[in-house]
Amino acid sequence: MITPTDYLEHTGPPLGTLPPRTAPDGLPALDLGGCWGFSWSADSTDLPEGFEAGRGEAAATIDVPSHWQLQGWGRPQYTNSQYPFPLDVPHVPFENEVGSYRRLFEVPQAWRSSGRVLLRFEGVDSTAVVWVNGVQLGLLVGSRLTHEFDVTEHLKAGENLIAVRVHQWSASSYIEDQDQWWLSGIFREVSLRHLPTGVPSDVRVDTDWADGAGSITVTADVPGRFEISELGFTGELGEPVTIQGVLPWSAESPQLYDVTVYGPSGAVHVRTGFRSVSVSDGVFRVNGARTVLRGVNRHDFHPLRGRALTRQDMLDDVLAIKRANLNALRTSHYPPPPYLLQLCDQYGLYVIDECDLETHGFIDVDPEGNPVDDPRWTQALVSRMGSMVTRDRNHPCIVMWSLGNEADTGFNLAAMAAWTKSADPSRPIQYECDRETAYTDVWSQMYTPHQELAAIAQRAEPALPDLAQDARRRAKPYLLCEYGHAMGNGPGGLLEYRDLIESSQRCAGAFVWELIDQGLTTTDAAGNTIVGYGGDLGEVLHSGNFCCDGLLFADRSPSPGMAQVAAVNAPIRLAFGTDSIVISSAYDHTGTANLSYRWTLTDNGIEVDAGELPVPVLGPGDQADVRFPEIPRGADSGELVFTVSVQLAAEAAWAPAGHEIAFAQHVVSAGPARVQLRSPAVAATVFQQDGPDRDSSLERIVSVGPARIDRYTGMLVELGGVTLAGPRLELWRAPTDNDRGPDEATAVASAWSRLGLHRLTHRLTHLDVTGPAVTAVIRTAAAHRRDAVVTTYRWSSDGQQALCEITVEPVGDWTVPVGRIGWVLEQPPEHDTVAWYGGGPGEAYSDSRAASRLGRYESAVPSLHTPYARPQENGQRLDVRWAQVGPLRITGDRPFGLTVSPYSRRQLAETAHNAALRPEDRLFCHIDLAQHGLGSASCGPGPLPEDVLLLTPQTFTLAMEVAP
Ligand code: IPT
Repeated sequence: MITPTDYLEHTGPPLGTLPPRTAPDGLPALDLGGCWGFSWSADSTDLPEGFEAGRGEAAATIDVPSHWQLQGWGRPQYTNSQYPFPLDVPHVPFENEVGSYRRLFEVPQAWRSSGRVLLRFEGVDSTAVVWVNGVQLGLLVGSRLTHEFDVTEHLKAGENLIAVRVHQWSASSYIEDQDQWWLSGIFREVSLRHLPTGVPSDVRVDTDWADGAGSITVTADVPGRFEISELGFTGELGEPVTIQGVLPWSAESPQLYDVTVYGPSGAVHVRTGFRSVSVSDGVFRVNGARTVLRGVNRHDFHPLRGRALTRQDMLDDVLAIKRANLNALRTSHYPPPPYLLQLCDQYGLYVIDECDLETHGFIDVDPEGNPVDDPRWTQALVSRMGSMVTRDRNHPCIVMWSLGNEADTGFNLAAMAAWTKSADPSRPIQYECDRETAYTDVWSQMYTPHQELAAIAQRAEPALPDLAQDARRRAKPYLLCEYGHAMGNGPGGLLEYRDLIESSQRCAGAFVWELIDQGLTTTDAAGNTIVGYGGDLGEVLHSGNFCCDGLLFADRSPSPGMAQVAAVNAPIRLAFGTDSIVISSAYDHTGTANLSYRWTLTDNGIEVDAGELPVPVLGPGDQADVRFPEIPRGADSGELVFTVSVQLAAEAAWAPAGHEIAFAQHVVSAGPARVQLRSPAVAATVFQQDGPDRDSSLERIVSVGPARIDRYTGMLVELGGVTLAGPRLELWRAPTDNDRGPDEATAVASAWSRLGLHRLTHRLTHLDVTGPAVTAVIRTAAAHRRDAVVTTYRWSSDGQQALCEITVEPVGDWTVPVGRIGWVLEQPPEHDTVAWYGGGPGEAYSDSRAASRLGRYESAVPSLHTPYARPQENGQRLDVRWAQVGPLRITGDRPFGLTVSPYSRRQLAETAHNAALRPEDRLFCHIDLAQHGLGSASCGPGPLPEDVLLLTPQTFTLAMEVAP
């Protein structure tokens, strides 16, 4: 008998549940989702009396599946690795929310008269005691695992009562310390399953594929045979067979076959795929071919529903991943709902299925008591692995088993691996904290800097002290189970990772961290509806916005990182030569018959010609050298750019025809210089006034054509009748999450604060009016610092345009990288549309520019802003030749970065949530020669050396005019 107090400390496997099985399709099921009676208490000493036996009224109702913290009881808490209760294994405090659930149900008469009836839970967080008709069935442990009870004997005709008492914390919480919101309740499906006598209910399908032949072994819990009607094949259960002429399954071509499995009294179905996974010669292979996992880590997440997902949510995720040219996902950090794996089989994604295990908090505090190295937990941990592997083994999409995440190392992990090898020798085992690869088949790490990866790719990493261990590890493939931390603006450096990974067969691939911002919809004190992160829900302990690190925003709209990932992972690569393009395929398994290649020629961004490029069908890894079409070059041509877009020729399951999978551009000729006076320079004039009505503010002004310059500040106040302020030198950007890093002491953003880059002051050192030019020299520096920048602005005009030749001279010590080298030009807020010729359509920075393509674009100012959960620098368009902001046309003599925003950098830096930003009384137009790279330092390496921005002397010429 389990008493209300002792089971919370249970460190063993679930109690009273059936051994896990591999459930086939086609058996009768009854969904118990919907409205359940619910009673909640804030602590575990306060349990509703007789609730399980149906006594008393349920205080309320709740939707199942859901988390009660998102339905009005208790509150969610976000911690990365910290435990939200004292480290006192295996105990938990009595401040421990309890949700008591119950509902009535009826069972079809036929179910009770033959066979067995199971009660199945797909996910209950964290632990639960279950009763049917007042009979206690047992204890669920393993929040993201499937559990079944045999309830056959406990059912009766008419109404039956199910009761489930769920606790927020339990001993299990110590091994479920994933970086996510702590959310409780019955959050995945609950159902009744009928297992008729004589019909298979536990079916295992093992397949393999080599050289056009598939092998298959089907075993079941009853005798019988199986049939694959599509192949015209029937076989006996338990007997391995080889079938010629089957198509292999891969993520690129997810060929599935329906297996009908006949028992003595009925049949069931399993969707299978023929494929092999292997590690040979230190290389990860699918169907014998070296395969690169282009992956993303995926949590179950929805901003309103938490981890209680709908099927549509899961489909949305799979489609988004496929459309971003990714081919893999890691189910960080627990097995997903079974439906997700069906989608991965069907649409084609390689999956690392990860066990529900993380003890990260121990790594941070001290390893003492870490359950992975404590015999009290062995059975529980091995049973967790058993539960996952047994449930999921029939899915061809799963190419590796993962023992868990961030739990350090210990003998229980080795035991989990040993059990897995015996149960399924067909798949490699991955686990990142097995640093010597003692019990894993691939060496995996997280956030490895490029330079280290370069050595690893060549199997030239520093040796382990133990030579035998070193030799073993060096012979294994290498996997980045996490990289490219997609927190806020970034990640930078993905292209260089890709090149390193592809440079060596040792590299099995890499998984971006992570798919979705885990931000919960809530309101702030001012009543704004915000994307909430740690601390927004009143947590005592939290990890701030570290949960908002996805390629998708919390509402599943794509962040700019998603477009970048798609461009970096494009399966077709185009390299331009002088008159031809080398087109190569990065597919590992399939040809390119489904692709078409469309080219366009643009003149200053305007399409002047287009056509189809004839490219032969390429096999995996093949190349073709294709000549350019003839390019007409008129004497009056501007910048000629040749673009090739590679698209799906016909609809795929995951995207419509015309979906672009790759593009590349080539500047054929640059065209004439863009910045020059069109007619002779006009003279500069200084306002001179006499008499009693003189306006002293006008006396401050010197005019150069349309430009009016303040003689005291050296900056523009007006151009062609438009009020302006600037250009003012800026060296700071609103720190990105990567600039802030995980450690304030070493973050580049802290260095900027120390230097005072966010509070620069300016002094006009002299202003000359000589003939047609006005020259202003401005010294820029921060309080209490000698280091300065001296900038010279030489203004001239042809009457219509104003030209400003700028030189920047750093004075003093500028060895610390700066955020940007550029100027802000403040404009009237009504300048609310921007047109430009340059990179677009989305945001890009020097090391996150793979998706940026030259073209002409137009956007309303608000749409240029990227809504990162915590505001930060964003929205830059790169390589801009000219921009028109409202009526003001700005052209550079070299391409510049353009950021137009209704918010000052200061407001961005000081505001906690995107929804709390307020447009200011002016528009901020930033024209940057460069910005510091983004890198991935919020969790990982900073920008690569070539993207580190040091302040050096610069020259730049800007032309400005109000469009006629
Ligand atoms: C790594 C975790 O595995 C992942 O869950 C997440 O927390 C990620 O970091 C950061 O967002 S662990 C870290 C110590 C590298």
